[in-house]
Order: sequence, then C-alpha cells, then structure tokens
Amino acid sequence: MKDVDKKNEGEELGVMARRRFMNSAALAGLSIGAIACTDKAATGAAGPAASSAAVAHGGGGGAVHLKPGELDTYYGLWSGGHTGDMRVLGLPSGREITRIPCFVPDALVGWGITNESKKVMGTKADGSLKYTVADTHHTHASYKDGNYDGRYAWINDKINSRIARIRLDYFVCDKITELPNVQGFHGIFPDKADPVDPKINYTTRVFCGAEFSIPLPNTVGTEDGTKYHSLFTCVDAESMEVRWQVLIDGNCDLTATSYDGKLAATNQYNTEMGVHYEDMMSAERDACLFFNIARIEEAVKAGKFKTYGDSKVPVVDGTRESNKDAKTALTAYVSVPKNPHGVNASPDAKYFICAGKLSPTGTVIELAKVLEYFEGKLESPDKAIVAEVELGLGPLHTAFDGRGNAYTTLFLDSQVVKWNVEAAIKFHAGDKSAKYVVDRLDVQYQPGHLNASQSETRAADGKILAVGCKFSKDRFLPVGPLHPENEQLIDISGEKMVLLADHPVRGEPHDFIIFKRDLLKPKQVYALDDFPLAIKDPKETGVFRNGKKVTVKITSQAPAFSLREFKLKKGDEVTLILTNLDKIEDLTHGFAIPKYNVNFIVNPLETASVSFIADKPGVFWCYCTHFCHALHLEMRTRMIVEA
Ligand SMILES: [Cu+2]
Repeated sequence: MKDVDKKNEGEELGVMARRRFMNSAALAGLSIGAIACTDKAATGAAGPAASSAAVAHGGGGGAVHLKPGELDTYYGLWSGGHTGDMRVLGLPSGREITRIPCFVPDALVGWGITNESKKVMGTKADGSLKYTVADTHHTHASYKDGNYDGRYAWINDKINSRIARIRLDYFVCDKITELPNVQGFHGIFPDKADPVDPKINYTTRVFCGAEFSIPLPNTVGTEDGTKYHSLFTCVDAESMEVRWQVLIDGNCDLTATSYDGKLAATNQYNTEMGVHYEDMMSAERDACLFFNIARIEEAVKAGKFKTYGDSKVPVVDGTRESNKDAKTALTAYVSVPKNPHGVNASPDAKYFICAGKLSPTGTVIELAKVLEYFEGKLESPDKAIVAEVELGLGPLHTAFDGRGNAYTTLFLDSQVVKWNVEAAIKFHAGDKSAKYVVDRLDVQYQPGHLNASQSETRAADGKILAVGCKFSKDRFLPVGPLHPENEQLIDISGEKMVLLADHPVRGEPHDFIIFKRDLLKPKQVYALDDFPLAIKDPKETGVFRNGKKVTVKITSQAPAFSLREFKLKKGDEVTLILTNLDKIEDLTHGFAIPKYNVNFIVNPLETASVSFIADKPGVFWCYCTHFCHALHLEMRTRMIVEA
C-alpha cells in the first residue's frame, strides 16, 4: 500500500492521524458494537433542525413529507434481501409502493402457486419449486444513451446463483436464469453500449460476478482451496441465456460497466484464494479486475474456450498467467488495497472507483488508461490508478452527484464522506493543498450501500442520496431482539449534506437505484393476447374432461365468476384457468380454493392457471381474495368434488 502514511500528513491531518490501516488482529477482535460510532469528526448536522433546514433551502427532491395526494419525483428499485423480491419505493417520501416477487413464493399474487410463475421460477420433476429461499443484493436497470430506458431491471439471488429479470412495463419478473459453474453470484451490472457496434447504444448484456470459488466441475470435492475457481458471467439481456464465462484468479464481488461498452470490472477481495477469513485478508492489496469485452467475444467466436460438466457455456481463460501480454489480454488485474468492496462508474464516464473496506482509501482508476494498457501503451495496469486517497474507516460503496463529487459510505465510521474526484487526483499527483474531502455526515448506523438520484447514469442530478444503514440501534421503537435496518435520506443538493429522514425496513435490503419517474411508463391493463391460455368470452368457460385430465375455464367480472359452480371427481388431475375480463386498472380479482392451498390474483385482462389433484371430496367455496366491489364477499363459486 503505497504512500498511505505519507498522505496522512496532508489532507485532514487531525482526523486521519487517529485512523489506522485496519489490520487482521484489530478486525478479528472487534465486534460491531465496539467499533460503532467512534471518531465522530463529522461536520454534518442531524436531527429535526437539519431536516427543516433542508426543506427551507429547497431540499434535494423537495420536502420528504409529501402532502396527501402528491406523487414522488423518483422511483427507487431496491433489492428485498431474504424476501427474494424487488421493492419499489417512491422518493423523496421513502414510501414503499409495491414489491415484485421474483425468487420466493408470494401469497398475494400467487407467485410460486400459478403454473405461469412456477415456470419462471423453475420446478423439479414432481412439479414442486426447485428453490424457495433467496438472498437478493443487487438491482440495476437497462440503459439507452447512458440513462435508464425503462425496459428491464435485474436482480440477483446470491444463495442459488440466479438472475431474475423484471419487465418494467408491468413490474413483473418474466425470466430467471441459474448461472452454471459458480456459487455466491453477487454483483450484477448491465452493459450500456456495445464495445464494437456504435449503433447499439443500449443494454444487450448483463454481467454477473461470483463471489465464492469452487472446484470445477464441482462434482468431486477437494479441500485444497487453491484449486478452486470463480468465474465472471455474461448473460444475454433479451434471451436471458448465458453467453459466456471467464475463468479468473481470485473472486468477484461487485460489478461495474463503462459507458462505451468496452470494459466491465469486478472488485476482488480474495485474491489470496483463502478459504478462511484470516487468509482472505492476508494480502495488503487485492484487485479490481477488468474485462476486455470485445476480445472475450472474439475468443469465444474463435473457439478458444472450454466447457465444464453438463454446462455448454463457453468459458474463456482470464487468469493472470494466460493474460500477461497486454496486446492480447482478455483481462487486466489492477492492484487495489485491501479487500475492496464496491466498484462504481462515475457519471462523466471517466473513472471506476473502488472502495478499500479494510483500507481507509478510495482508488480512482481512469478507464482511458485501462484501454491504453490493453493497447500495450502502459507498462502495467496499475498505472491506470490516478488517485488513491484516504476517506475514512471501512469505505464500501460510492455514489455520484454529477458535479464531480463522490459519496462513499464508511461502515466503521458510520459516516458518508463527500469528496471531489478531480481534487483527489490532484492530491494524489502531489498537490497536497488539494482539499478533496468536502463534507462528512454521521449516519445511523454502519452504512452499507448508498445511491444518489440518477447516480449511475450520465444524467446524475445530485438531488437526493439514500443510505442503507445496516443497524438502526436506538432509532425506532424496539420490537424484540431484531431491530429493523435504517434507510436514511440525505439532501445532497447543497455543499453540505443534510439528513432528511429515517425509514425502518425489515432486513435485509442491499443495493438500489433511484431514477426520475418519467423514465418509466408502466402499463396498467394487460392485453388478452399476452396470454396463450386467455379465455376471451364467458361462453367459452366450463369443465372440459379428457379421462382424468380436467380443464376448468373460468372468467371473472365483478362481482361474479362465470361459473356459479363446477363439478370434479375425486382423483381428477385439474388445471384451472382464470381470465379476468375486467378492463379497468386496479380491478383485480383473487381466487382461493380452501384446503387446496391455492390463492392467486388476476389483474385486468390477465390470465393465470393452477394445477392440482382433486384429492379431497366435498364442497369448497372458491372466493375472490382481492377486494373488488361492494359485492366482493358474495363473489364466489363452488368447487364440488364428488367422492
Ligand atoms: Cu373480486
């Protein structure tokens, strides 16, 4: 780690002198409680006074408290965490508007109950769901011209290494792909352009980083972790098929992409390939690993790949040993300190920033120089580092305001630090008078992810910053042993950051994006033709028998189902299809079958189906579970199963 101690003598001497490089012993010995909230050198104010000040000077997105009936300025797409879904928030209010089920069953919409959702989620041979747990961390959306285009969002499941796509016209998950050859799929980022074809100025690929290294193929275990591998994966944004993978040294964590489509990168916190934590943090520097997308795709085209196990996915070799010649290299390992967490692309398209986590530093890597390295014009990829400056303890993630400033969470300091990137570059170049730290603000407490409005686009607007604090401690009424997390909203429209609001959230969300509401044009009524099973006329409904196989076709129109009753025989293999013929937005109906574990909804002009064995004789009142009409309670039909 070069020059860190020397730099302590420069910027913010008094503050920095008390900060020391984290070493293994210190980290291992400290609990979260003991390291919380030390060293409050902050200049930032908090509390009610700060909040009203923000509102008075215009606030980032205006006042947090919207008047009844007022709409938010921004959408926020948040990962849900263990709930395996995507949260949709309005900002600046912080109100949660909906949740989009992806990886885990959801009782409201019948996700994991209907045949259509089970097909997306994936089933075992017996028709049951392949997985019912998930851990979503990262969510990003498709781009065009450097801004979100409102087509898709993606979200990861770290537990089972799946990526889900959400259609942003209907806010539904329509595809899930399980990545081969990897475990611990964590970081995710769509590309923003094609590396070769300038006409393709929109997302066609999604890159996925795998955090855990495993034997390849992972059929015979070995305890020797040095023989394990991790891969970087490219998924086709449209088909959701895996296009290719890159075998790498070390692991992947988060992912970033350049605006020209030429580069993607992942930060690596375990270049040691350790299998125990002390081994994972033994080296002073790890890496930010860059991928030359055009060269990788040329290598795949030229057949220079392997496959592993049952997977047919082409895997190219991105290891250090095979990529020593810069002019042909597929990858470049830029050395950064120490167990870095987070790599983020600046909205001016010039830099990737890695936060040091166990080093108090942020590393600024200039993308033009990385491209120079790949052309053989730089002797080492490390020469692409244009700044490595102290920010505070436990730097994790970085957001941007579009005015040249970066905002980095400091997990151990419980702060957000605002710093100027160009000033940091000057400071790094030797101008010790360059004051790169602009402001610090205490947050409550231990912040992980943060993001600013439009931060990861060319249209970063520097209005509001949301911070996901992993611990809320004393900020909310106690609710037993587990506290909620604290999502805080900060006004970044002025020189000083101003804390605006706290929001409790059930654990444990991670990354999120915030963008202007006019980038999305959600549709509010489906088209019948969107669904192959749609029943277009109530006259087509009834019970259709083919031996034991029975199809029940029903339509709904408030306040009635088209069939007043339907008869089955015990043992029938039933598929029940329901089309909602109501055409008005929000006129959604539900369909529950008592004792058969069935409940789902159909939105206006939507069709859904369920399959089950009619194994219990009797009368079962199928009723509408979604409030629809003054006669909602009366909206029922009888399923009569004859013994
Ligand atoms: Cu109803």
